[in-house]
Amino acid sequence: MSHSSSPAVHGLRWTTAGESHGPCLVAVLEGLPAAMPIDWDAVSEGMRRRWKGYGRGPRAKFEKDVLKVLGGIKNGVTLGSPLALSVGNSDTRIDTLPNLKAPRPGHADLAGAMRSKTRDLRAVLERASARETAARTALGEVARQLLAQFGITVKAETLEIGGTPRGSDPETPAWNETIRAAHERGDSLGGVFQVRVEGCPPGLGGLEQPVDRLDVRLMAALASIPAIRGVEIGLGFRGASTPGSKYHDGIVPEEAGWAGVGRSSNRCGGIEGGLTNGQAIELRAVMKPIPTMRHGADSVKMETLESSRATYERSDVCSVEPASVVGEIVVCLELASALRARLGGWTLAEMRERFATLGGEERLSDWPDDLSGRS
Ligand code: EPS
Repeated sequence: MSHSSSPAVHGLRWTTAGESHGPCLVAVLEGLPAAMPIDWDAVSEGMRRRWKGYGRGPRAKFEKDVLKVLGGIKNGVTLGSPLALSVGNSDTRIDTLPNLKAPRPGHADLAGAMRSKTRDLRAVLERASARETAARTALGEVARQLLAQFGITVKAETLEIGGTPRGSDPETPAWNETIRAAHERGDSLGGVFQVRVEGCPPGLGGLEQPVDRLDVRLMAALASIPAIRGVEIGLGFRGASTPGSKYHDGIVPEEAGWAGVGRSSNRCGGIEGGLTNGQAIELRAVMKPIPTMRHGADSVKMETLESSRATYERSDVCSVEPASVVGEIVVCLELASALRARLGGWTLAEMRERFATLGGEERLSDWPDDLSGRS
């Protein structure tokens, strides 16, 4: 996040490095509580889920995503120091793979070449590749385990592929057929997925600076997945044609609700004023079709400026399903960060103690009528 965020609302920090066909990807996550156990089999299983879905390219068949823990762990639990991981690449030919002759519209190829003023498209695409999301997935699965300690779950669902909406059958043979037909034509497809968070306590996020707002952070997180071109929260764009009287979610007394209140609907998608409100968080993202196509789109040869089809190299036909998995991952990282910031504490046990004091069992009516009453 930028320098204009509030230090108190961003509890975790993460970064990744590495190229699609370099030796490995590297991922670092700072700010985890100490003494948190990590189930590495579950992390690996989450990484395997990223390869799911019909329409992935040949790499899905041989990529092993070998995960190594390099730092931050002692006797199976976190130290509270930076967690450092590596994810091996099974294809490490970065120095010998051929350059692309004609840039692919929609990929970073041309814009990157214009930045470096070279014709070395491989120097651009190797890091622009969605391969980077493998590293974030490793970190996000750890963040998911932190959220699970507090009963918070994050689940994505693909809603639409290439204009075909989700059918009643979750196995979606219709989608497989749509993707198969696109593959035969040498085409590619995008789609829409949803991410839903349940069990989040109210008051996570921030509103003290614009970039502290959790809706801003979650939407930016989804937009950071390659090929995502639009994100909405709750009713999203449909809010434009819905009057306020039918949009806003009524506040009602509810014995079992947080602090004695509940909501009559959830059109705002679980976040108001940049803070979670205790309802489920609902986000949707649209993914454009992958820019690499067998017959290529209109382009020019870098060496001669002659018209040409864009270069084709091994790629996916459709990766909406894996993008939905990465959608879970980026939401897990942002939410775990917000939870960590809200609760503080050094160990996981200290976080739990703080969680128990958030006030769900209390009543709004018991609270002081002025902030000074809390001092
Ligand atoms: C990816 C690995 C890559 C691509 C994909 C993401 O593997 P390779 O290029 O070696 O076949 O399948 O990258 C892109 C979609 C892209 O546009 O670069 C992965 O691990 O997800």
